[in-house]
Amino acid sequence: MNPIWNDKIRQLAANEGFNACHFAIADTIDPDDKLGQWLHAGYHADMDWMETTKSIRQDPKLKLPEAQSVVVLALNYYAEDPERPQKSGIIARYARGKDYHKVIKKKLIRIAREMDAMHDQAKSYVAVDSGPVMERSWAERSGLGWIGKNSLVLRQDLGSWFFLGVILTTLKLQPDSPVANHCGTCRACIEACPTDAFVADGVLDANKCISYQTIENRNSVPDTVANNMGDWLFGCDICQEVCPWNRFAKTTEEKALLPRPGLAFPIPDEMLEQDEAAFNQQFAGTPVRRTRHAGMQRNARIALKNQQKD
Ligand code: B12
Ligand code: SF4
Ligand code: SF4
Repeated sequence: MNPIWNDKIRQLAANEGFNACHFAIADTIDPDDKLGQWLHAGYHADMDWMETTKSIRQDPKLKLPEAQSVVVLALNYYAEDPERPQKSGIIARYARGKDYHKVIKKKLIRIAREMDAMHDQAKSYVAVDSGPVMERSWAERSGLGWIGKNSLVLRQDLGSWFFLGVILTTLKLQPDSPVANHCGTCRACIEACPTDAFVADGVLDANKCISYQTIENRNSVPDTVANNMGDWLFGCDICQEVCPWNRFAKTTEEKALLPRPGLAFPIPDEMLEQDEAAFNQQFAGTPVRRTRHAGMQRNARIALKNQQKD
């Protein structure tokens, strides 16, 4: 165990613009098999990749056999809303700028390279979102934040508008302790969800979640969700907008994540006129590309129908 390494890594993280950097021992995570219960209940909908990578998600040593520690990092992505045009749809905040997978992965790789140089034969593995790592559980274990009733990780200084990134490493680092949960008796997120997607505090059924339906689902959206989806064209932020811890959010200092002009509030009518090439061009390099042209057409049709009801 070398506390000097912790200090150096914290400094590297700060130099890359991360807002928080915490450490945990690379034991198995999820001892109660909550992920298994979640999958067994079918709450992952058709995200089969969650099932096929279950064991690796729960045990970092299956990814990096000599892993000793886990470094968990947070990067704020909040930015104020630009002016919202009438009859517009909404793109979730996290997707209005450059794709965070690319932005964060580059930062993680640079930090990991420096970490690998700290000791002979040190090795690392970096992950942001798409890697088989239970990022929120590591954030909780490392004391980076607590898991709220909306199932997201929160911090007193940042609220929940931040991405997580993780580095598994063979370096033995001093672990941090978990922090208290500050949700208290609040249930604002559970009550605000328009599709009742929370089956219990902190447990989400993706089948009912607007975020899953508008981003991951390649088929039609069930009426129970579509009729309650409002104007959301990509993702959903309702269970974060209502969170009292997000009242004091500050704009990110990471320029690449700031909203691109015209990306926050597209007009569903205009989206419907867009051919595939125009869609690819407007959303090039942003997370919105994930839903593809067909997904955006479907989402825009639903948003338009919901607007006509109002
Ligand atoms: C699959 C996935 C989704 C799915 C399913 C979401 C879900 N709640 O599981 C869908 C597509 C719906 C989704 C939506 C969103 N996502 Co997402 N998603 C993921 C992904 C890839 C895996 C999450 C996972 O493992 N789910 C399975 C469940 C079982 O895991 P878990 O909740 O982590 O489970 C542990 C804890 O919750 C805890 N637990 C379980 N029950 C309970 C109950 C209580 C009371 C408590 C305290 C704890 C607790 O125990 C579990 C095991 O240890 C992660 C990235 C990653 N690799 O981890 C991003 C990630 C969680 N997503 C993220 C984001 C930003 C979003 C959205 C906000 C995007 C948007 N605006 O539309 C929404 C938010 C919806 C929501 N309220 O969760 C961020 C969250 C950052 C943060 N601050 O927490 C992540 C970490 C990506 C990243 N690298 O930044 N996502
Ligand atoms: S992202 Fe939207 S639909 Fe999904 S749980 Fe949160 S409020 Fe509900
Ligand atoms: S809205 Fe309330 S219950 Fe939900 S995450 Fe925020 S503090 Fe916790």
